[in-house]
Amino acid sequence: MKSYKLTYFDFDGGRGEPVRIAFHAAGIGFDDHRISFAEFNETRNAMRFTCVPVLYVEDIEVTQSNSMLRYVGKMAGLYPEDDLQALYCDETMSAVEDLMQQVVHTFGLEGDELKAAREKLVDGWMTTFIKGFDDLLQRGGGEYFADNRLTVADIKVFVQVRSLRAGTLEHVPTDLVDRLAPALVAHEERIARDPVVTAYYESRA
Ligand SMILES: N[C@@H](CCC(=O)N[C@@H](CS)C(=O)NCC(=O)O)C(=O)O
Repeated sequence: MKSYKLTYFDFDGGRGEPVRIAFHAAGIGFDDHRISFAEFNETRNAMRFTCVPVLYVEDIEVTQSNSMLRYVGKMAGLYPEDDLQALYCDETMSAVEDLMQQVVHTFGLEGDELKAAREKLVDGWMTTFIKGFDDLLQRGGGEYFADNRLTVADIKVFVQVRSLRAGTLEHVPTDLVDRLAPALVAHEERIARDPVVTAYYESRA
């Protein structure tokens, strides 16, 4: 068995959390290396792309959260074997990344500038992506994004929708997803109840 260490921020969201859930689902122990923002700033220049998450497989540094999620997801049985379903799964995960990139553009802004940027984001990219995720969910049959079962795509979207509905982004209404895509809310609640996900959070309690 290889040794794994996942370096990411110390919160239950973002790009690192789906990988942690997938590791737990796979029954693979890993060093859950949680760092503060201050530690990140001190150490980021030593990271290949100066970003987290970073996964160390033995002592090999690997970046890119979706690649990690596919790798661990395969070991957990949470990645489709069928090529078309794998394509649907990948499309969904890539779309989450694209949305996150749009959100990142508003980080570091303050006051009126932040408010204006977030309002523009809500009416623009966020609306586009939330409706797009709804569309992808319907294509998957309405309950899951691919393979008619839980995959890493569901876990990735679940983490983001939960975070949006929890109000982690200032000036983004907590009922935005509820208003635009009730099916995505039902999906978030379904995935939160999934034994794979509940087992992970019970292990953290
Ligand atoms: N494509 C990369 C993006 C990684 C990334 O942007 N990570 C964020 C944290 S979620 C980061 O390190 N941001 C620091 C910064 O951009 O200054 C991935 O999917 O892992």
